[in-house]
Amino acid sequence: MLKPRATATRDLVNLDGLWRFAVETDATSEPWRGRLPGTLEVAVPASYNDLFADRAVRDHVGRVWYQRQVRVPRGWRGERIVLRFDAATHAAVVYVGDVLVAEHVGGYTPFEADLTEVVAAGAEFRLTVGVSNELSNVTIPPGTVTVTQGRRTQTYLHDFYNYAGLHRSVWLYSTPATHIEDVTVRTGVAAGAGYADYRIAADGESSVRVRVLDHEGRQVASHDGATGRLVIEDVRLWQPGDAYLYDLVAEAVDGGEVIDTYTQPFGVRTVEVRGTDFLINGEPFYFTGFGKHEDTPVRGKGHDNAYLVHDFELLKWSGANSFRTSHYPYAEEVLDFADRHGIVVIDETAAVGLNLAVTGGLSGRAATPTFSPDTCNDRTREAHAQHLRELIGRDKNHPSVVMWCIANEPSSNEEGAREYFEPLISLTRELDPTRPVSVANVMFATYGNDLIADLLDVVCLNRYYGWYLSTGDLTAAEQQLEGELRAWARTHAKPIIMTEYGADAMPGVHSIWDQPWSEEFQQAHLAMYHRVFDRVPEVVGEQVWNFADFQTSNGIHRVDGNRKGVFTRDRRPKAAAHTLRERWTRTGTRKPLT
Ligand code: GCB
Repeated sequence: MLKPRATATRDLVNLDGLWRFAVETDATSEPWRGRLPGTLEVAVPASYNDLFADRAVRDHVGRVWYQRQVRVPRGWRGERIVLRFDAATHAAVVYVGDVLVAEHVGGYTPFEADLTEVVAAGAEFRLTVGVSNELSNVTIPPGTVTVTQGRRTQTYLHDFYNYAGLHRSVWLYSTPATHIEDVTVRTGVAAGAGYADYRIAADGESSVRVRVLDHEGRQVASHDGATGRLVIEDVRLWQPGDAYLYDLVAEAVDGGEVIDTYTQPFGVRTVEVRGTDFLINGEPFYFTGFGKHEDTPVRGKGHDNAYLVHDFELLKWSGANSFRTSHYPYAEEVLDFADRHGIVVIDETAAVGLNLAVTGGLSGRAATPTFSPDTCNDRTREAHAQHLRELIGRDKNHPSVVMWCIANEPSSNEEGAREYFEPLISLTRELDPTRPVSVANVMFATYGNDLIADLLDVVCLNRYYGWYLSTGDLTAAEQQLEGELRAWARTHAKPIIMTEYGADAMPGVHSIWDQPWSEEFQQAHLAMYHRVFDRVPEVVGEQVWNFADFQTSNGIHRVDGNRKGVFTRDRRPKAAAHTLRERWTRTGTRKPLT
């Protein structure tokens, strides 16, 4: 799905701001039929949970209602009028006046409603949106709602707070009736020149032509037709740390007249897994960086451009060249920024918590099977497939995205895992044959019992030796870690990325001993992992868990959230940030030589 843009033929109105707000229990049964009751107002974009000093809002399980008036610009007569939500977490129903115009399930991908037949240019309408935070065994991610004596509570298996609401921007935009619907660009290098294979989907009777402009706006290639190859002589590649973008300008033309035009930025680069190397533009690439979260004080998961800029500054400061969008697709602004600033992205789906063995193991109870008709079943897999279609449809043109991570820590050693994942891995490759596919592996799924690693291109491991296992014993942890990495290297002969490793640290807790929760232990723990990575040649990347502290549900292992951040939640460095900066500003994009 195209990102909405203002072009010579398209207008764009942003609907962010303060909207009226009500929790469903305070609203009428059909709240879209009139003004919402009460006086609450909510910020868009933001999670609603932490805005109010009211437990009934924060802990509400079910729907909340958002509402505002919208005026369609006068000049849009005869145009196609589209309403676009960048995200509504986790499910939405959308009413224009009394008319239901859209329903969407999935909290981190965009959706649209065509309002052309519903609203008129110059007219005002009431926009009402119901947003639900409910998760079930057939949503991605999964969760469980329990009703006890009329009280609804929700549990889920992911380690971050279930923030909900309109987390990203809302737009009203116009296109001509005959319009460009989609643009796909796949790039490569052949005979010394760059190329971009493109496909334009256009609606209605028109022909299509495209041209490529360089960063200075000079035309460097052009082609007629809905598909074709654009050859770019003297190409400047998109490189990690040295981004370079071209614009593909697509035009729908009728009788010589340009009816619609859309500009899609892209970068020319290649990605390939060869043997145990991860190659970008044919060069071995070594990932340094973090698993992140979209999580900040007060706004929760609401996108915020100030934090976006600051987080990327801190990535640069620490010498990181990459991050993973753990554990869901991030706002499109984040990927656009990564494209422009040369940061490499592992793009992850929201499939986190497909793992009932974890709860069984931690609680001492017999584990419920993860893959069964009552747990993750065919409907879950179809929701996961739909999520993949929406994610890849949205992010396929980003040069920063070099790999899909289609799930975080599923129970991939359990019966049924292969049957569940094999079709999803095939679907991912079908939707995008150009990027490697991975899953972030959980510690219980070892090189000996994991059932899906052979289907994937890269072994991505999340490991906590020295923290959850051999707590505080870095000598034992070092041996265990090295033993496991060497065993994966022996059994799979694929590149290995450590997509999570880290220890919690409370800023201000200090110790001269290996004492968990101290800042020194977090440093020593990371340094131990780095020693091991440098000894195992198949390791091609290290992404620390986590960039910053983040909010979670309550638990005895969490102190106002997860404290594995190398930065605090308000982005101040813990001592470990300096350890990473010291290493990564030396390492660059290549593995340090041992
Ligand atoms: C993991 C999860 C991540 C958690 C982390 C932790 O394995 O992938 O979501 O936050 O461990 O800190 O326990």
